[in-house]
Amino acid sequence: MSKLEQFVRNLKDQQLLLPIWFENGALKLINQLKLPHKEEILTIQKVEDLAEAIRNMTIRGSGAIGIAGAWGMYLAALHSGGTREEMIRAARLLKSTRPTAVNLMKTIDEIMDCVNGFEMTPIDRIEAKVIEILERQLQFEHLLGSHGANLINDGDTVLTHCHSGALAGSGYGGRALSVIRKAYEQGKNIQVIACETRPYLQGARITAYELQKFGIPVTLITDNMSGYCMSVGRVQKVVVGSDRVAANGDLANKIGTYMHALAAKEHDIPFYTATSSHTIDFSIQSGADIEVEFRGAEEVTSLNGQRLSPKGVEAIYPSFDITPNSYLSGIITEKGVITHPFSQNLQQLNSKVVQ
Ligand code: RUB
Repeated sequence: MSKLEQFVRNLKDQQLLLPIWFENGALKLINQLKLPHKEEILTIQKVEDLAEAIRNMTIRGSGAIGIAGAWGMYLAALHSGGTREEMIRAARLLKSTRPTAVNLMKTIDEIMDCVNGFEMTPIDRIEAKVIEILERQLQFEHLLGSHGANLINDGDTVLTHCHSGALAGSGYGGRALSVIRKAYEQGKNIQVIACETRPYLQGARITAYELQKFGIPVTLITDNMSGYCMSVGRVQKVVVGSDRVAANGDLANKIGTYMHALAAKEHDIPFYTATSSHTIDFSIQSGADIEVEFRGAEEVTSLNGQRLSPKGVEAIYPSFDITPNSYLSGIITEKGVITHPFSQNLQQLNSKVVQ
């Protein structure tokens, strides 16, 4: 058994919900489109099929697609003979799948950096890099979870949007749900309100599924109920993930996040994003420069293949929105919680080493 396979086996022995792993010479991934009704495991042999799985949301969530990017590069090296040309082609293909989440681009670049200068890819270097990425992501989830849990009080109800959990990350609790899981493990009596997250229903399907598995009380609402819940005092904190954070703290997250931030500000409810320092993109000065992915209009006009609106009606689907930093109470990272002024404090975070 290779070092990498041994590493994956150890991961599977921990209490983790892995979105993707390697087994018997192929990638295995949980089909997130089928959750919660079916826990289907798909086998993927080719980088092209992995790219399609990322594009069509079979695997999703910024942390998980970052990890998938690294695994995809490993698959390319295994099956293409690892020529430089093939690795460049695989990197391009994987990066083209989803534009907003920066982790995907960064992990692929990390793999490319460790094979640059080689005509034939040294597979052991990639294996070591994949292990490093997986270990790091998992460590980040525990660390940011602990920092974030300090902000959650006994008795709080935390509202979250979309799914920023184990299957969107590396298996412990992803970002937002790591904060919630750690607070729960500390013995705090907490509740979660999960927003369903139209049109893909990541909240209704996957956040609710994970929280049930962890035994954490969860109440589901449709996205348009958050203002009401806040106005009647049912929400004490908001914690969401982020697909990309600009150098000034503006963040891109699942469409609807901005709407919850507006309502939270009106009701003086602390609004946090839980993320890792790797999701901060210092090459982007503000949210205005973050590319927002637009997906097919049929994802709005239909649900599970069932048409909702009259034929011929136009629809748009911006898959993410930008929440300006002025709505944020803090950015929870593995290095600590960053507060205003974000531009300055994020720069300092950049040079800080994880303890
Ligand atoms: C998922 C989404 C999640 C983020 C942030 O988008 O927006 O809220 O990934 O969570 P999609 P995290 O379902 O379109 O991939 O920071 O944990 O990834």
